[in-house]
This record gives sequence, C-alpha cells and structure tokens, in this order.
Amino acid sequence: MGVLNVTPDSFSDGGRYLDAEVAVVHGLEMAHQGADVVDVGGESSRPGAEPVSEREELRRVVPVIEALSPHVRVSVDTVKRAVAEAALDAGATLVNDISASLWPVAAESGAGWVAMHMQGAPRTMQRDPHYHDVVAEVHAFLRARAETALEAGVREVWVDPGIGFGKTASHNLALLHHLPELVAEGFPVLVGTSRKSFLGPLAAGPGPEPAGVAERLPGSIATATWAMLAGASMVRVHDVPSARQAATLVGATRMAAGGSWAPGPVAAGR
Ligand code: HH2
Repeated sequence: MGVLNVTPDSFSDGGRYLDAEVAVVHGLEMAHQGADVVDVGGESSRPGAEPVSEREELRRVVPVIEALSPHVRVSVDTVKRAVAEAALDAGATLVNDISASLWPVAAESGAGWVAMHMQGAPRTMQRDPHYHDVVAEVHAFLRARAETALEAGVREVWVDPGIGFGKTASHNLALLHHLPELVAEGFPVLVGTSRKSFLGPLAAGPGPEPAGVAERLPGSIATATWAMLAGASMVRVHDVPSARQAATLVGATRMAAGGSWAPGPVAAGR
C-alpha cells in the first residue's frame, strides 16, 4: 500500500502532493513501482495534527481518486463518513479507517474496510499513552471491531495495530513482536511503520541525534519486512520500490522452501 497524502501538513510528505495533478502523477508512479493499493488521504493524523473540514478534505481527495481509480486499487484514508462515501463513489474500493468506526459505510457499499487501533485522538494521543497490556488490549479491540463488521455484512475486513497511534516506542515494538498472534486471529493484517518517529532513536547512527524522517528508510524497510515475515498481508509505505523489493524477497524465500520458485510475470516485470 503506497501512501499518498494530499495534505499540507503530513509528517513526512506534507505539502509535496497538495496539487491534484502532482498527486495523481505520484500515485501512478507508485502503482508502476509495484503498489497494489494507493492510499489517498486528505487529513493528517500525525501527533498534534489539527482536524480539517469535510469540505476541504473532499476537495483534496475526490479528484485524485477519480483520476487514479481506473488504473490502480485506491483506498481512502479518512475518519469522516461523508468523505468515505464520496471516495467510494469516485472509485475507491477500500476504506482505511484509523477510527475503526466506519464499517457501516463498507457494509452498505460492498467496499473493503481497514479497522485500525488508536488510543485517543491525533491531537493528544502521544501525550501519555497508557495500557495495562498493550498487546492484549489492541488485539481484543481489533477482534471485536472486525467481528462486528463481519456481522454487519462487510466482506473484506482488515485489522491494523496502529503503530504510533497513542503508543510509545516500546508499545510499538511489543505489537510488532506479537504480530503473529494477531495474524492467527484470521483477519488479514495491515501494518504501517513507514518513517514513523519511534524509528528515530532506533535507526540513529553513532551520534546523539535520532534519525530524521528522511533517514528512516532502512528502519522502515526492516520493520515492514519483520511484519511480512510475521504474516502481515499488507504494509503501508511511502517508499514503494524498496518495500516491493522486500516483499518480493520475502515471497521468494518462502516459496523456495520446495525449491520451486521462479520469477513470475509480476516479479519479472517490476
Ligand atoms: N498511519 C498513518 C496514516 N494512516 N492508516 C493505517 N491503516 N495504518 C497506519 O499505520 C497509518 C494509517 C500515518 O502516516 P502518514 O499518512 O504518512 O502521515 P499523516 O497522518 O501525517 O498524513
């Protein structure tokens, strides 16, 4: 899943794709580089982000989704019902929902739905995240939401532990460590670690400074690879070529167990 933030303030690519034409070119580029889904968002959810009006979010995302959806699967990254509905009308087929509350929209439309876990709301979520048992609580929350969505008639339900959403670095690492248990619940798992701040200190060089956003590619790919090996079915990334290469390698190594793997049309073409 390639990230396409049509926003002025996203934490790593804010302002780069605010112009619809530039956004569409980047979305097509990510599809060409091997993204199976392009995730279009019009409101930043970075810690401290200010909410955006419905009208402005619609203005940002709808034209981009209309242009991209004939060429690649598009998800809409939103917490607003009206934006999700307009995005599905414009051609999106997956609702990426960091609030884990929009399953009725997916049930009514036949679209897929991603339930992500978040403690609190973006503006304040990183102030003092607190859990008794982060892994048990996040997994239980996702299981309950996913089952509710299934009962409501949603046919494609994804779960996402919400790395960085009301979580300390050790919460994030615990969730990554215990990913196989979430995978074992039976819902396809999506994981987004790309360029996130918990990577900063972990990905730092020998000096005292944490790695800045632009220096977090190795950590992003390491954690995406970890997630794929743990059984995640999709990783949400800004740097598609590197993640695609990691995904191809994970798949090839798995399939080589019987000595039978050979580059297929997708691997060879990309
Ligand atoms: N992370 C971000 C946004 N949406 N959706 C899912 N399902 N999982 C994630 O981990 C996730 C997400 C935050 O990253 P980004 O979109 O790059 O930044 P911003 O929220 O500042 O636009």
